[in-house]
Formats: sequence, structure tokens, C-alpha cells
Amino acid sequence: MEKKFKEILGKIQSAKTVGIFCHINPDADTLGSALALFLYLRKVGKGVAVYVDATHLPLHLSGVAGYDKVILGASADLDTDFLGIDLLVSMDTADEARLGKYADVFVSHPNTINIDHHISNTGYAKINLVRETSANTEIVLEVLQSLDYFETKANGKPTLICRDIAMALYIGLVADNGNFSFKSVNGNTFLIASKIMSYGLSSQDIFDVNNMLFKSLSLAKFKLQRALLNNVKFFYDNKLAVSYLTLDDFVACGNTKEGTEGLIHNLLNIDSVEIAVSFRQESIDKDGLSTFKVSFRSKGWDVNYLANQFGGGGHRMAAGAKLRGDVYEVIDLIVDKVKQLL
Ligand SMILES: [Mn+2]
Repeated sequence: MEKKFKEILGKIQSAKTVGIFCHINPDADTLGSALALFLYLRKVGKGVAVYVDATHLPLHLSGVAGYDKVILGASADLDTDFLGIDLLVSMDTADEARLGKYADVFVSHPNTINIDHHISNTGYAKINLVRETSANTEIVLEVLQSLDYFETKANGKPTLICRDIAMALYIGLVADNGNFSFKSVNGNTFLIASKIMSYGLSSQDIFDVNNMLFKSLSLAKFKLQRALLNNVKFFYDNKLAVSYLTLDDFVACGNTKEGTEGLIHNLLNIDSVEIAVSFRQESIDKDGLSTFKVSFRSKGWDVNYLANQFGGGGHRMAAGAKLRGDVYEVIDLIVDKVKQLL
């Protein structure tokens, strides 16, 4: 076993109290990592709590055990005596700023561990366990297996890694590797999934996680999607798809605060489409002119260049800009600029 890994196990084993930290805008990987360790340490009798600087957690993760035990920024204050806690562990957090209001507390504590899978990790803890894996829960699994060896197998006892812990690990795994579809997936990822399943996940569980993370859509978001699809127009032999959502569309969908994130993929997924553009009306000023937030996506064309033409930017295949005018002027502007590319 590598020396650093041994040191980490020793730190966790000797701590009586442990604080675990997620990153801001918590996702399934940071939360799954934190809750897996939380559930395990609770079983071995440690005083443990999970902290995150957020007002709420993603609702679709509410089935993960321990979800309701997480201490949110809104209810925790910095009067908590973090120095009185033996050990602090951050999960899936590339730099201390991502700890939000807990950043200072964390970096000033004498006993900290940073478990992360981002190559950009700044190494802000006293011990940094950073590996490039498809999800952070892969690293957490290894930590738990090692802890478990000393807690149980070495004494001939059955494992303490239960189905709830496996569920937390699995949700983080598939959320970060796009359900085994990203380039970060390799043979080891499948071995890890198999190992996690062996702790009590059933085929039904795998099916349920898939539905929960990748198939479910709120009714409000479905209605936004329907409106976007209803407004779509095609140009250049159906290679360009353009659509939009107006403020009226948002009202008709119950004025949900839910984002439009991901909806543009409905357009880009069409086989003939090379460039997809969607825009949403953000405001109407006193001259009656609207401001639109425009998203560009492509299957390889440089939409960063397109966005630049409108004073925006981003990446080669995903970019954004703001445009003013009415819906038809904006469509004309976009169609005209895309002519330079297609
Ligand atoms: Mn992650």
C-alpha cells in the first residue's frame, strides 16, 4: 500500500470526530463521496457530519441515504468549532474556493485530507489524495475497502459496506462518467462498478438509478422542451436548427425557475443537424427591444467563432452570446453568420 494511503487510513482511524465537505453547487459525485464515507464512519462509531455551502441539494438525489443529514450552508454557521473536530475531509473539490464559506475553516485546520479526481487540484489540504479517475467515488471506494479490511476482515467479521453505501458510490460513479459513456471510462471503471454492485446493489437498483439520473424530467422542464421543439426552424439542408423560448413560453410553463440546460441537445441530436442554436428571451427594455441569451452547439464546427461575432465566446463546440432585437431579427442574424461556416 502506498505510504500516503496508509497515512490517510491512520488519520481516519485515529479521529474520533470527522467533518466531511462537499463542493458548492453540489452534484452526485461530491455528495455520493461524502455520504459514503459518512455512512461508513457512523457505523464504526465516529462523530461525523457532512457540510456543504448550498441552500439546497439536488432533489433527484434525495433517495441517497444520509441526504437529510447533510448540514446546509443556510442552517450551519461558522460558529461551529471546526478546530474542535479531529479531522476534516473534502470531496471532489479541486480548490479551496469551491468549498465556499468553508474555505478558510478548511485551510486553517491542522488535520485535513483532500480526496479528489480533478487533475487541476491545487493540493490545498495537509494530505492530498488526488488521482485521475472517472469519478471521485472510485477513490472513496478504495479508501472504504481499506478501512473495512481493518475493521472487519482482519478480525473475521462481515463487511460493513452495505447497500446504502454502495448506492452512494454508484450514483457518483455513473453521474460523472455519463452512465459509462465518457472518454474517462476504461476497463477499470467496469471492474469498480462490479465491485460496488457486489455490496448489495440489484439489477433493479441499477435500473432505478438510470431512471433517476438520466431519464427523469420535471413536468415544467418537459413543457419548456415542448415549447422549444415547437418553435424550431431548419436551414441549409437541415444542417442548422434554430429555436427559442420567449418570456411568454416561460409563463405558459408555470414560470419555473428550472433552467433550460441540456434542452438544446434535442436539436443537436437530430442526425442531419451540424449546428444547433437556441435562444431565450431574458428581458424587454423600454424601447420594446428584447435581450436574448443565445446558446450555440455543434458536432465539430467552430461555434466559438460564431459566438465571437456577437461579442460572446466559449468553446469550439459549445459557446454563448447575448443578442438584442426581436425573435425574427435574431434568427436572421444567426442564419446569416452561420452561412460563413456551413
Ligand atoms: Mn466529480
